[in-house]
Amino acid sequence: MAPNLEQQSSARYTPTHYLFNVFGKLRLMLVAGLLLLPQLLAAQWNATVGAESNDLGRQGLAFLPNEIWIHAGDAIIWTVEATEPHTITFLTDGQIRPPFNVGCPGFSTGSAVFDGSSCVTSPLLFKDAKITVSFPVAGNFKLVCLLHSDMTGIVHVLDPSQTLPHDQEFYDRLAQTEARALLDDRDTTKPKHLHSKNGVTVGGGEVVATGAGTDTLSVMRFSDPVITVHSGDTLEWTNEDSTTSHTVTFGTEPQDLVPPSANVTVDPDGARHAVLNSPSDSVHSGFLQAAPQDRVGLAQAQPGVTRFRVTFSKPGIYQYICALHDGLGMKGKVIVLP
Ligand SMILES: [Cu+2]
Repeated sequence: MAPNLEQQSSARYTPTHYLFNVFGKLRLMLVAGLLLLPQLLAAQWNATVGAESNDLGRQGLAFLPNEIWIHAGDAIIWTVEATEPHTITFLTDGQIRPPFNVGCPGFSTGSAVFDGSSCVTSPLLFKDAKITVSFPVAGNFKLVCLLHSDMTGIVHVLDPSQTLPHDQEFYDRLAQTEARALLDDRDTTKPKHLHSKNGVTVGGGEVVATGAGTDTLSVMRFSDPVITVHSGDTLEWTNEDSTTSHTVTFGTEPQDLVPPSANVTVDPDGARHAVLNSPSDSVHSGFLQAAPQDRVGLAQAQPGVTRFRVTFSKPGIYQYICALHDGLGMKGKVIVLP
């Protein structure tokens, strides 16, 4: 009698078959493991963006740390730790720097991959927002913020066969040390130039160089938030920050903050000037902004407009703000006595 099918198969299923089967499964697992190995070995690093004082008045415009060494395949999670927004941006070599609101063009949110062949940028990221960028290819990549021109860093992506110089704990300590050094810098507390009696400094800034690029401290405050003058006096505001723009804005904020309002004239030395006749009048300085840094190969920029003058013809209490940073507490008051 012919053996039934069950007997046939059990007759074939010898211990040798069993071992083959086990090894086959092991081999499959090994192949799968090898395929997954890069993902298993890929590290996730943490870095922070921006730092601020408790009163929000001192803003560290910086990648903290601003230099980091990782392996190809690793990812870095950047978390914004300041109220002032920032972008995390990798442009390609030779790419013209785009405006922050255009992106490079467009934006990545949540996660992105940068291998140097096409740009990656986040939109403006506000406090506690994150972006994860993975780096599949070795290379040295410059990191910038599209909103703040002197805020740069470098990510060194090494082949996985190379040894990394630092661990996450080192970068955490470095980030804290760099943030404290920026925020504790007191050089910006005093105006850097001697201004006339009726002068107010509109924020101050310092650019700090590191091996990987530059960090900036910007003080988002008017040096004399309350100042007293007499009617007929002219008060002069000066932006002493090379990176950050500010405005001096009385009354209603215009939609477009870049140009001055129509009631602003230009003095012979290029400073903007307005006359206010009543605390209910509106006037807007437009962006007070230093000229950008010069660099070989770039067109010469015009001198920046860093000064705004207001002549107060009538007594009263005149409130004003920096329309860009009033949310950080950048506000002032002019008391005009008869
Ligand atoms: Cu401001």
